[in-house]
Amino acid sequence: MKLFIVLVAFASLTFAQSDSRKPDRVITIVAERFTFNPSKITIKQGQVVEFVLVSDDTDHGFKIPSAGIDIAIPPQGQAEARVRFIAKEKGRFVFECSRPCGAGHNLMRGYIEVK
Ligand SMILES: [Cu+2]
Repeated sequence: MKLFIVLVAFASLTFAQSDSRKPDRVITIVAERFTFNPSKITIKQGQVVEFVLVSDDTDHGFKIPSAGIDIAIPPQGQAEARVRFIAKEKGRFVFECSRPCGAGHNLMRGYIEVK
């Protein structure tokens, strides 16, 4: 549990340093076997988006491969993870769970549409 808190703190530091602006949007995503809710997110190009990631069950991960983001989402009730995403380009950015969480793990994904 301590390890997770350290990881979360590290992730938020890393991304906070790269852009200290207030986020334009704060979007909460709930992870549970085997979905993200919401799983389809539309944002505008240039927006600073802060994702608040919480689990409704076990360990999950939030990975946006094309943006170099991959952070742990601690189990339900322990902590939330926060990460920033700045959409510099239009397009579709897939995100996926990056911690093996069971039989449907590989189906656990969604996307961010940047318009
Ligand atoms: Cu998973």
